[in-house]
Amino acid sequence: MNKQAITLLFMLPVLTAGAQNPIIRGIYAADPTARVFNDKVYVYPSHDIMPPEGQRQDWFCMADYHVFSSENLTDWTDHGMIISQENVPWGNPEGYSMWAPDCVYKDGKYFFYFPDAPKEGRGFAIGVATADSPEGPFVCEPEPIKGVMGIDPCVLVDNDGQAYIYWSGMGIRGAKLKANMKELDGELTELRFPGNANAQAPNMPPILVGGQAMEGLPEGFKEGPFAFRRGDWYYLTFPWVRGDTSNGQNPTETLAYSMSRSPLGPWDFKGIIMAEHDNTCWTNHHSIVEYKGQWYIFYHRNDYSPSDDKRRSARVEKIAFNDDGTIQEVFQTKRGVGISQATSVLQPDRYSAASDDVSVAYVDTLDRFQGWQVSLPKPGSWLCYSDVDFSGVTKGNAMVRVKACADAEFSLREGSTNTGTVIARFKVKGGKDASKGEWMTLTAPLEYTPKGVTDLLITCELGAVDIDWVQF
Ligand code: FUB
Repeated sequence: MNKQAITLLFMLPVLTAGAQNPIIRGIYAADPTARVFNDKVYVYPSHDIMPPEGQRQDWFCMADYHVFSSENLTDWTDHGMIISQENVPWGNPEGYSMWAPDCVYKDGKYFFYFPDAPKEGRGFAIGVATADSPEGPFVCEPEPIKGVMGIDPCVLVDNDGQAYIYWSGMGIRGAKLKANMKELDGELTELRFPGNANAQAPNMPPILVGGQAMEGLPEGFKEGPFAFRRGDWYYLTFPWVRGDTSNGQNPTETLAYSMSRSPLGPWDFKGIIMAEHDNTCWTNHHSIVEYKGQWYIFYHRNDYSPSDDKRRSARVEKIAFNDDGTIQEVFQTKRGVGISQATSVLQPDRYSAASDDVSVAYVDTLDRFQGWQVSLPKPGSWLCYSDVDFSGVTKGNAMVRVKACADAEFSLREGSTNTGTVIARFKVKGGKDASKGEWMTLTAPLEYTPKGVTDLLITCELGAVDIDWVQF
């Protein structure tokens, strides 16, 4: 076997990220494609890194892919690197262009589709790597898929076994795949470059393009297609810039969708799934998947990198459909989804509801992967963290990591509004016991232990307090 064609698993660190949104911490994980394999959710993101010297510093920079999995959508295991730019036989080993990927299962094999910069020529090609397990090892095909020039591949395997590939390049295109999943099924046509592109690369061979442009999509920039089937409806969903700088609208990406009765359209545009980010993060990129009877949307945002929107992190929310198949608009939350175990480290900054005065800040602005703290600034401030499972609690106390500059009192309660049965009460004393603005861990006895899954409420009764985490 060609050594170069073997995708090496350089390391297999298994670490869990017990967080809500963002779901993956420790590395940047953008463009999350979620798939259900073997009763688990696997996420195949692209992996943003800080550009090394010599690379454009304000642009995307990706040198490899990792895969993550979870059974509860709360704890994510990193299965390590599955493909690196040095191991793609046709790729530029210093291209740093491993943009949004996809992975699907067919006939006993896992097919991983990924964009990369080719060794020869310009732009992006899309390659395939195969494996016997969703975690790899993946073996790259020696050549990219002929006729696919672009980024953001998505593959839909229909109920009859026919697979379709969609990608972004000169709009959004789609095509049938052959049964081998590695070639387009259909004619390729020669692409003529407008302007002087051929003059810049006079020896470039003619470029062949396959598939067809997807019809019925709205005007405006579109990329990142994600196609799926639900019942008899096909959905083509995509990041879409509806804004127009000239009339003051937000010119960044929404997530939008179209529906059709046929996998390659024509499509009927239906509108927005998720509005633009409320910050300056230009991209969004998503996938939609059903897991244990609930549909979820995975997307990204620059949570750990607020002043650089090319380092992004994956998030997840629940998504719902109307009776006519249309999709209900989804709002971004820090809480995300999944039941949190009371015995794990809970991050109340990912609250599901809070009084208006509650605010969130990084614990350490020099190491943003440490996450956030939440501030309850005055008596009456409160927040609710939904869906905590208390069934595993055996200890008779609760722990919190807090800081306060003066006397403060706060309670952990059961419920979702600013009243609720007290579980534990905490006091930060003034004088020599005060944390004086330094983090400290406090313990308090449980006055009451909730049963099963319920909401956790934190209320401030005296002074002001910053909270990093809570654990029972
Ligand atoms: O991550 C690089 C590119 O940004 C993706 O391929 C696009 O979809 C956008 O998210």
